Amino acid sequence: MKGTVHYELRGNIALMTIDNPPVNPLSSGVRQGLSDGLDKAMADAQVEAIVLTGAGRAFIAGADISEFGGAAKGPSLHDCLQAMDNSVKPIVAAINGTAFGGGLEVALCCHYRVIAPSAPVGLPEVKLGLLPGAGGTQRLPRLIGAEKALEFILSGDPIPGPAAHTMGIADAVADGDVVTSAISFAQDLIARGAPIRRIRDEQTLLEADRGRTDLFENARKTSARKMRKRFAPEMIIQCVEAAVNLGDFDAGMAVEAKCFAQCLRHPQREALIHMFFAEREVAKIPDVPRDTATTEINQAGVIGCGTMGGGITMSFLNVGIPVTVLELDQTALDRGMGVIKRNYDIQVQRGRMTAGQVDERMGLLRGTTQFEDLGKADVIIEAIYENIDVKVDTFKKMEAVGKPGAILASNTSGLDIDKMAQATTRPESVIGLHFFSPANVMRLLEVVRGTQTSKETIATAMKLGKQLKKIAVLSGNAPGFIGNRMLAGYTRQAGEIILQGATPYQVDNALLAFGMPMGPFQMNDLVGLDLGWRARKLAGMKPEDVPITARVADKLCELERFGQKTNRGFYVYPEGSRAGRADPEVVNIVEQTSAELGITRQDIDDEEVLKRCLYPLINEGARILEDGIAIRPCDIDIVYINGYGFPEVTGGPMFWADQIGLDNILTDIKAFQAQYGGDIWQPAPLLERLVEQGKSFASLQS
Ligand code: 3H9
Repeated sequence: MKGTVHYELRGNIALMTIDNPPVNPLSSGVRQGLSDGLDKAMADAQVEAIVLTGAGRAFIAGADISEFGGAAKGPSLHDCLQAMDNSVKPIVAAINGTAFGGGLEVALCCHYRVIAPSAPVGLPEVKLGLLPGAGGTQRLPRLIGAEKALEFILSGDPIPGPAAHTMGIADAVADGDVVTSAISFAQDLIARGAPIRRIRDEQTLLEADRGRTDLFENARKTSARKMRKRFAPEMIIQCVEAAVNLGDFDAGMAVEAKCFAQCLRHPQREALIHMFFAEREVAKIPDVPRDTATTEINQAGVIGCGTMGGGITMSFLNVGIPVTVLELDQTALDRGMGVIKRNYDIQVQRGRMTAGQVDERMGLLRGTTQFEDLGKADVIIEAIYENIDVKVDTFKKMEAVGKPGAILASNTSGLDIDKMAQATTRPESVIGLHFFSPANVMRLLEVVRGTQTSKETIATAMKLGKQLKKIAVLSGNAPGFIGNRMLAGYTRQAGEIILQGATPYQVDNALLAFGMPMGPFQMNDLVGLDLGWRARKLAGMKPEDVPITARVADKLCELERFGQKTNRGFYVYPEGSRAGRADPEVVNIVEQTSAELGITRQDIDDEEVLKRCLYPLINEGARILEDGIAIRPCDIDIVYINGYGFPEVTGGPMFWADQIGLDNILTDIKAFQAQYGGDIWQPAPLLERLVEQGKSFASLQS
């Protein structure tokens, strides 16, 4: 059994300490220990009260997530909570650190709560596709009212100890050591002969909320907006509604149990728990041990202050790391730094930052036009345009000024890191740091190892990702790395499908309904159709040599329809709006292009649209795994969810593929190969092998 609970007597107080490193989840051994400890304390006449705390940095991190879906050993959490509720001796929680999910629910089952100022509390179950299933949906509305309870449970976000006290979740904030404070709190209860306070028996706030249907309507509206396509929020609302309307605790608990079971069985739960473990797994690199030496990053240098360079600079400033940003000339520098300042000012207008915080961040920023000024930086990142010759030249300059041991990084989205490394005499310090736009917002950081990148450089880059509050995934060095290599097939298919019969709007709507934040043509309009068109013109490409999938976009550009920037692209955007309208003129252009290419248009249903856009991601993902570019399938899932908006509730393309069944996917890929041909539908050897062996992508991970 995993985990234990230590039991000791402090005079007339039984102190029970949960011990299940590193964060004390409620594993079988902990539940057993809780149950045994409670029995012991009840049987001991000397014990007048119980104090419950956690060892190390957490009180309790919640139920043991790894136990979901399997057979549970030992007493259930509900048995333990019932024993606590029924205790005739007061139980005081000494919340020493993180109390999340089932951990906070244990604390709510204690009769009183004393909290350390640094201890965060939260009910993050919704993020795992679950709901607080150990009485949280019933006790919290009784303690703080339904409105606040709904907000707290539906956001899943933690709050610090003092805020928990203000909200009424904790009875006292510890002054000094939390266990000592909780013991004196218990002694005071004993001395006063204070009654045991069982939250389950409280009715006052429920009665005040009864009949307030607006609370639940508002919660439904907010969660439909903020948690699109999530199953758990509605279940949570129903539970809180039951708490308020039924009044009877046990009847409310029965609703909670039913809703919890529905969440537990839902595929979203499995997918979101996969994401939880995947986020932690990607930090583990088989040939780079956890204790590999790393360099401290106290100063950064960024080359280029355009969209990417500016965003990267802000990422560093946001976590307090000073940045020197370099531009070619003063005009470009002033423009770039001006954009950074404006972006921060917008945050102030929206109430997300104070003017003081902006001054603090801008105070960490220095602009220059001289390479020598990057000499103090621990990491120098180039964010100039995508041209390998210019990048190679820039790396020579970076090496000339970079201090010994400095990391020399490229923000390229797919060019050869080894070519840049070879331009220097220290290829071991060269690495790719591929940020995603907007770099100050997007969580993904693709870290790209070159052939000679040292383990120390890799470990430092992965640690830097965490420092920047990003999720870093390691990729091998091959064109497009993980994300953009996979994306190529997706966009090509979208381009082909519209020539064969669908409209751009049908394609976008099918992908939106799947859960993507925007469709491929909305994305084209956002990025700007003119980028590819201009590049083709500059390269002197003849119209007949333009790939057929780019022909419609090029025709739109000839009409100066560049996308959102000109209020017209695949969509028409009313002045000042980012919500585009479909345009019959575009449909005419698409149909005309099909005719010119001799393609007979026919109906394509949404299911085919989805499969043809999404299955190339999976097929290419399999190749990326086979080539060793991604370490594990879950690394690809993390890249796609955090960098490309793949819906989180699917668990990412590779996890989703396992759920559909690799055999089904291979059958469809072969059917598309027979119908449409092209190397895109050539099944990846790994996919064929896994199907032959009856295995899944997940089998590669264990
Ligand atoms: C729940 O409670 C349901 C109930 O309402 C109903 C029940 C009937 N279980 O994140 P870290 C592991 S649902 C198992 O790197 P940090 C984690 O995988 C639960 N394992 O540390 C990692 O392992 P490894 C609601 C867990 O300091 C190691 O611990 N609770 C659990 O950055 C360290 O984790 C939550 O959703 C767990 N519950 O952050 C809380 N938690 O080293 C989820 C962690 O092998 N947890 N591990 O990779 C967290 O948010 C963060 O882990 C926490 C610590 C803030 C606690």
